[in-house]
Amino acid sequence: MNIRVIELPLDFGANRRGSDMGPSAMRLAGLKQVLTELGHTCEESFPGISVPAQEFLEEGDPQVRFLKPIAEACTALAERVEQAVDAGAFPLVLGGDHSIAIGTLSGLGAAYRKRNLRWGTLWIDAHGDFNTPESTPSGNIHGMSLAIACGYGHPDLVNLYGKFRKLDPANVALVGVRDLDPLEKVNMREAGVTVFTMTEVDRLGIAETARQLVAFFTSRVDRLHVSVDMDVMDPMIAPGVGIPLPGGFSYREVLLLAEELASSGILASAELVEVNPVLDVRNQTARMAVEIAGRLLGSRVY
Ligand code: EXY
Ligand code: MN
Ligand code: MN
Ligand code: MN
Repeated sequence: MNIRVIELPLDFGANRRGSDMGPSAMRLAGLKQVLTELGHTCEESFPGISVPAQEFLEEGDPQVRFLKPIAEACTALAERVEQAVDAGAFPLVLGGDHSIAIGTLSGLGAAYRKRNLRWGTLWIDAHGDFNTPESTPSGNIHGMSLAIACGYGHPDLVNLYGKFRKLDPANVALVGVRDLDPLEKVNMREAGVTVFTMTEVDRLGIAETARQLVAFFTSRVDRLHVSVDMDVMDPMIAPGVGIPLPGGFSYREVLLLAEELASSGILASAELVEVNPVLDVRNQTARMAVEIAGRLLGSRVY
């Protein structure tokens, strides 16, 4: 398969700086080698998206911090994602904090809308990322990105790259969730997204959780996007994230889930976000992200 790697080194949608170094940390962890060893061609989307440093930016509305530069960068990302789908490539987006998903999901929404294809997203994350400017406790856009793609939030972001709802919340499932804000929960229930918290994962076990997730998507959509926020992992395995939270996925759980998603036959794009090497001198988190990418793209032990 032709994989088009698209990097967006943006970290001012988050509470902590440093995930702008995520793409280079994942390249350093051997992403290209893993993908080419699987027999894929792997090309870089060129030219890269240039992102100003937060120090030179106006924060703007504290309820939607750095709205303008995030909207600009995500528009550039959306274009590249749509171009990758149009070229028949597999878009693999590297972040950057999770606000970049506004660009990824907008580009996919545009690409699939013109093809009349039904598509869904699996949001693998400790968080819901379903806040709005009214409900957010922080004003950080990385906590709003999934809500925005489903049509809830600041109009400049909801209407980014086209005045239409990019993603149907009925075709959205989250897994690994263990930290939701009170009003965010209300938003998610009203939108009708499907949630597998870590409690459900513990009750069902990861194999049954993965089976139910694959069945959920194969019964609804033609194309699946997987958005992996590395803070879904237990911080013992992946400490280099903006908001490390105990009780996350083990190394084996996430790799089994990735392998099951690969075998669904509908996986058409993926993104890996919130890798923050500042907090991770051994680059463990980036190496974990690269292993996940490998399993999503077909690597198997035997
Ligand atoms: N729910 C909190 C907020 O909205 O500020 C924390 C969000 C963390 C978002 C990270 C990307 O997953
Ligand atoms: Mn997230
Ligand atoms: Mn998260
Ligand atoms: Mn974060």
